[in-house]
Amino acid sequence: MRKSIDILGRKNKLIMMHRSADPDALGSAIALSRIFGGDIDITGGLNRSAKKMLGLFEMETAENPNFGDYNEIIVLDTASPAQLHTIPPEISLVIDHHLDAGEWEMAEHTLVDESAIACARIIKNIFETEGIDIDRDSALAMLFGMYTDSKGLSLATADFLRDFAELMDISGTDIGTINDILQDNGSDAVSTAVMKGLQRLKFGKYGKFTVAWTVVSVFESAVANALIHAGADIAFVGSEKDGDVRVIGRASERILRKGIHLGRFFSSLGYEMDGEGGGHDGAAGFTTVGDVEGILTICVSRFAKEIDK
Ligand SMILES: [Mn+2]
Repeated sequence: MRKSIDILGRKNKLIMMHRSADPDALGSAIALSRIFGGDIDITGGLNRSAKKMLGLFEMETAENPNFGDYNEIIVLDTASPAQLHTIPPEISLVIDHHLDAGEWEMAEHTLVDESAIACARIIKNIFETEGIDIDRDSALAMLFGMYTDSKGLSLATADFLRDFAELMDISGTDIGTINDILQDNGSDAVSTAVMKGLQRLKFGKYGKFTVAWTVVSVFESAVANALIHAGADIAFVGSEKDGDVRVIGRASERILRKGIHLGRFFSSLGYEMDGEGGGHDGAAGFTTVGDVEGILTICVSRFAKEIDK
């Protein structure tokens, strides 16, 4: 029999969650998809908090997927098949923290830990066991899940809190921010980040294109999107934590038509600057170590050259 990790490592996965998915289901799905790949099936809908959450992460989602198109179907945070929008004929792996009612006979594998309190914590433990580094966004996604399912940490055990604290360290987020996002004043934390980003904004004209860059401590993607909406063709938003620098890039439709590919841009920059980068043509990111202002300056000047070509 295959091990769970063999299934997770396979290509072409569909990730399913219970109907009206909550932050624990979605946070688990986001982290799993970011690290192992896989489309997140949102056909069963998302609850209010999960909808808000999804807006912070740019994830590939699927609606009404054809099960036959996928090699593996993974079900998260779901106590029984009846909670899925449609029951697939075969399931490779179920990861859950509810009482196992023994209804997963169509599943090759079930990884159920009732003591975990949140599904996201089981996901975190898988990464840990496998020695896989957790990135900031995956850590943030799992924090939302762990916070929600522990009822704002009131159900948390000491071990749970240790896991939670570790993810806080990685994501650079505090509990107030997590709570703000999940509550109805959720957009407050994001709009504060956007306003701070605007306050520190720098920009320049390169040929016909406007390049804008700034520094924030959280929600770089939301800030970069706001800059593109405001009319920038390229937005670089940097953040720095303990010497680790992350830059998120976004490109306008207009500049994409010029054949610009931010994922490639960041990946070659990563190669040259001893960092790691990549992503899509219009949305990509880059991590390295150093001084965030200096690294943004390098991004901008390198990009100006790229436009000149
Ligand atoms: Mn859950």
